[in-house]
Amino acid sequence: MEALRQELDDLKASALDQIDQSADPAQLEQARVQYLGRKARLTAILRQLVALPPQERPVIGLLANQVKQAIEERIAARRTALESVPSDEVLATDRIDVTLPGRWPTVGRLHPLTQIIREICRIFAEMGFAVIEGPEVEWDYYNFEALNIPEDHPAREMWDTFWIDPTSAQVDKPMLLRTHTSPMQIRIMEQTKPPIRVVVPGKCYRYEAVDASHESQFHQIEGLAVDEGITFADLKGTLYAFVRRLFGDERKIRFRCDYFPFVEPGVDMSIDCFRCKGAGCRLCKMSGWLEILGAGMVHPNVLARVGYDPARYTGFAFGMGPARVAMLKYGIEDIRLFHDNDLRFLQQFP
Ligand code: FA5
Repeated sequence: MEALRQELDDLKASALDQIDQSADPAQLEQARVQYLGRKARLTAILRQLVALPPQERPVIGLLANQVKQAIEERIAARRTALESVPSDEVLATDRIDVTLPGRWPTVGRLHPLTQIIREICRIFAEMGFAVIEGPEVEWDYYNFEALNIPEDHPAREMWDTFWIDPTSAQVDKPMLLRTHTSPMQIRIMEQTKPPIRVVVPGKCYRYEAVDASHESQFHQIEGLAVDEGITFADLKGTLYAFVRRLFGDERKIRFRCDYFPFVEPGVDMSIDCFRCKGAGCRLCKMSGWLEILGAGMVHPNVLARVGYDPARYTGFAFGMGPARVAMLKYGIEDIRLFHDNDLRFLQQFP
């Protein structure tokens, strides 16, 4: 009996040792078969208990079952441990260095033109202007005719036009890609009654050579205010307030006569060059002034065209190129940079 007891102790010790040493599930299974399988020594001892003398049977039986249970528990624990450890193969291919600093995901940002358009519209919105948009494919009527630019008017040459092929578009009136946002003046006045205060951002198209300050597709922001008693002083005051919000309080402004068929009088507006403070530099082409928009008092013919009484209502309108404004604000020398999609350029506008 003493010998059997010793054998069971040795069996237990070597089984637990082998289980602990098994490096993968296959080795563990091998140990299980060896110590608990049909041909295992422990199985034989348990099977032959009946052959033992009656006084030894319960003692050896208890001991043999305790050994069996201890081996089973150790196998289960080892299996759980082995399953939670990735295999060498996984470790080799799926290596993660948790000490490396994390990689920041690239976060997109708004295009600088979108930013400046929103900034300009926000300034006017705070002054009580509504922001609306309109169609880029336009009738000749809105783009020219109703704006006091009849078919034979020389001012049409100011806006080289992309015409829509009437046959393929199946239209019986001349259609075009709008050359400016001014047609929205007519559309808005047709649909509403004064008082009107709106700004209209949007894309425009001109059939012209692309260079450092011209593109064939570009943005404009139109402004329109119509009511009783609106004067040129309102136009100046509004544009002064806008320029100072955008470019700073110390900016000087200059209005000069200009010609647009749909305003009378017409002006262009410049600001003093903030780079050279008016002394003359490359940015302002040595003039000390930077032109940013065209404007004027809405022509009586235009008011009459939409059914407003020009004796009762007056209004002002302006149109600016936001790319030009952004170029001035940030000292950008070539308008084409906006659409080159060079991240080094775009990332400068957070
Ligand atoms: C006009 O288009 C008038 N509709 C503006 C206006 C509105 C006058 C209301 C009076 C009353 P002009 O052609 O100057 O005007 O264009 C206005 C601005 O659009 C320019 O100052 C410029 O900033 C921008 N612009 C014109 N052509 C291009 C172009 N090819 N590429 C980029 N910007 C342009």
